[in-house]
Amino acid sequence: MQQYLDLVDDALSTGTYKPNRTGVDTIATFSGQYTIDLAEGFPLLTTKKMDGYRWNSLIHEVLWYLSGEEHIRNLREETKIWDAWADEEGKLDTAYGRFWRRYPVPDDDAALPGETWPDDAHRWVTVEEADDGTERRTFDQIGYVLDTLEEDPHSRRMVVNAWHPANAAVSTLPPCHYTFVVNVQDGRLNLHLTQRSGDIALGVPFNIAAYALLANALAQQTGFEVGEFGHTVVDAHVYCGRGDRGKWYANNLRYVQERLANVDSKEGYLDVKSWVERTAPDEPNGQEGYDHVPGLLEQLSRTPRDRPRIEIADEPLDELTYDDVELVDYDSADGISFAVAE
Ligand code: UFP
Repeated sequence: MQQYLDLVDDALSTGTYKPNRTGVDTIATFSGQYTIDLAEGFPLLTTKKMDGYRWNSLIHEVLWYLSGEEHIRNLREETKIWDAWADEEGKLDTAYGRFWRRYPVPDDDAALPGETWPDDAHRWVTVEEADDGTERRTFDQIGYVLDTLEEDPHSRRMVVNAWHPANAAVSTLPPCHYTFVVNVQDGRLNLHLTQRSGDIALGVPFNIAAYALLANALAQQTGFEVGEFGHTVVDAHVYCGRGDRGKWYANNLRYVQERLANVDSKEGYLDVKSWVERTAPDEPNGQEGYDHVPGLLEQLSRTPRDRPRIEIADEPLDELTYDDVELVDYDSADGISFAVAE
C-alpha cells in the first residue's frame, strides 16, 4: 500500500530527532495523514509478512473491543498481547472497548450548570452495578452509531471516543487510537481514525488493519458499501535505537535525509540502508532491533503486491466470533523484525 510507504518516507525524510519516555529515541513527524480506499481490497501490508499470530491476535482484539469488557480474562485465553498491561485478575486501567460500549455517564448531581440528560438518550444508557454494589450509568457509543446509521446515516455526529481525561491522566497506557468518526457519503461508509501517537514500523500497520476490519464489519451490518479509511497520526514516529545508536541520529539525521532526497529508485533505499549500517555505531549489546530505520529502508525498497480481501460472516456485530473473519488471497514479502519500545 503506497500510502503507508509514503508515511514512512515522509517521516524519515522530514522528521526530527525526539527522545521520549521509552529510552528508545525517535525520528518524529507531526500529523501524518492519508486515506485508503477499502473498496480496493483489505489494507494489510504486503511489503512485509503480517499474517500469523499477530494478525490472529488483532481479530481477537477487535472483537474484545466490541465486547465492551474492561478486563482481559477472556482475551488472554486467545492472545498474550495485552497481558503486560493487566493485573493478575485481568483488570486493566484502560480498555478501549469499555469506553466504546460503556462510557461513564455523569451522575445527575455531577452535571455542570445547564447540562441535562435528555430522555431519548436513555436508549443507549445501561444502569450497571459496580463491584462495590453502587450503581453507575454507562453509554453505548457503538450502539448509538449503529442506530444512527439506520435512522440518520447522513449525520456528521457519529463519533466514538475512547479518551477519558481523568483516566488518561493516570493510565499506564492511555489509548493511542483514541477516537474515530463514521461518515456516510454517496452510499459508502467511511471511517476516520485519529491517533495521538503512532509507532510507524510496529503499531501503525496493525492500527490500519484493525479499523479497516471495523469499517468492513460496520458497513456489512448496515448495508452500506465500504468506503474509505482516513487516518491522522499526530505524533508519527520511527524508533531509532537506544544509547549511542539513538543519539547518533541527533547529529546525523540531516546526512540520512540528504541521501534520502537523492534516492531516485527503489534500490536507492538499500544504498541508504547500507550507509547507515556502515556509519552508525552498533546498537548496545542485548538492545538490538530498536533502530527501526534499516528495516523500514528495506521495506521502502519493496513494491506493494495486490491487496488481500476480507470476508466477514453475515452475523450481528455482537455475535461475531473469530471464525467469522477470514483473510483471503494474502500474498506478502518476507517479515521484517523490529523490537518494541515499551
Ligand atoms: N502504539 C501504537 N499503536 C497502538 C498502541 C501503541 O503505535 O495501538 F497501543 C505506540 C505509539 C507509541 C507507544 O510509540 O506505542 C505508546 O507510547 P506513548 O503513550 O508514550 O505515546
